[in-house]
Amino acid sequence: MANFLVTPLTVSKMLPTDYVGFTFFVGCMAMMAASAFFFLSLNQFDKKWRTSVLVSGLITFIAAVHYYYMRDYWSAFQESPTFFRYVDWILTVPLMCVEFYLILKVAGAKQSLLWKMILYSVIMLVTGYFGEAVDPSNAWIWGLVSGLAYFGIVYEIWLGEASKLAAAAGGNVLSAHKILCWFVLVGWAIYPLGYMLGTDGWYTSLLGRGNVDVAYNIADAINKIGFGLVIYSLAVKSQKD
Ligand SMILES: *C/C=C(C)/C=C/C=C(C)/C=C/C1=C(C)CCCC1(C)C
Repeated sequence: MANFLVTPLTVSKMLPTDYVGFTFFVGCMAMMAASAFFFLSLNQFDKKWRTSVLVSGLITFIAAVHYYYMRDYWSAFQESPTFFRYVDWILTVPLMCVEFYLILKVAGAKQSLLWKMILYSVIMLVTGYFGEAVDPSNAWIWGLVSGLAYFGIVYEIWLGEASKLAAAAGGNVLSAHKILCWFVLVGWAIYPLGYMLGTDGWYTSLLGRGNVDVAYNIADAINKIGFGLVIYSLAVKSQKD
C-alpha cells in the first residue's frame, strides 16, 4: 500500500457535534495565549510585581500543557482525562495559594498562611481524586471531605488571617484581594457542581448526570485566566501609584 494512504495516528477525527472536544481545544488555545501574554508582559514590571505575574503565567502554562494532553486523550477515548486533570490541579491550585500569599506579603503575611492554604488544597484535591477515580461508589463522602477543605480555604481568605492582612494593606491590594475572594467563592464552586454531575450520589436524583468536563473546562478558563488577569491589573495599577 502506498505510504500516503496510511492515516497518521497522531490526529483523530473530531465530530462537529463533539462539544466536549471543542471545549478542550478552545481551552488549550486560551491557556497558551494567556501564558504568552503574561510571560511577554514581564519586562514592563519592576521586581516586586514580576514574580506575581510570572506565577500567573506558570499557572496558565502548566494548564496549557495538560490541556494539550487532555484534548488528545478525549479525542482518542471519548472519556474523562481524570488523571491528567488532577495532576494539573495539584500543581496549579497551590500556585494560586502562592498568589494570595505574594500579594499579601507587603502587608506582612507569614509563610505559615501559605502552608495552611496549600494543605487545605491538597486535602481538597486528593479526596476529590479518590471520589472520582479510586472509590467512586463513595463519591459523596469523598466529595464532602473535599468540600470541607474547600470551605477552609474560603474561610481563610474571606474571614481569617488573609482577610485581616488585606484590610491592613488597603488600597489596590485590598480591592484585588476582594476580587480574588469572589473567584474562589463563585468561580471555584463550579468544580463541586461538575463533580456532582459526573459521579453518582444522593444528589444525582436532583441534578441528573451531565458532562463533568464541560463544567471543569469552563471553570478552568474563568479561574486560571481571569484570576491571572486580576493579578496583572493589580501589578499595572500599583506600578502607576
Ligand atoms: C485551576 C484549577 C482550579 C482552580 C481547581 C479547583 C478545584 C476545586 C475547587 C475542586 C473542588 C472539589 C470540591 C470542592 C468537592 C468535589 C471534588 C472537587 C475536587 C471537584
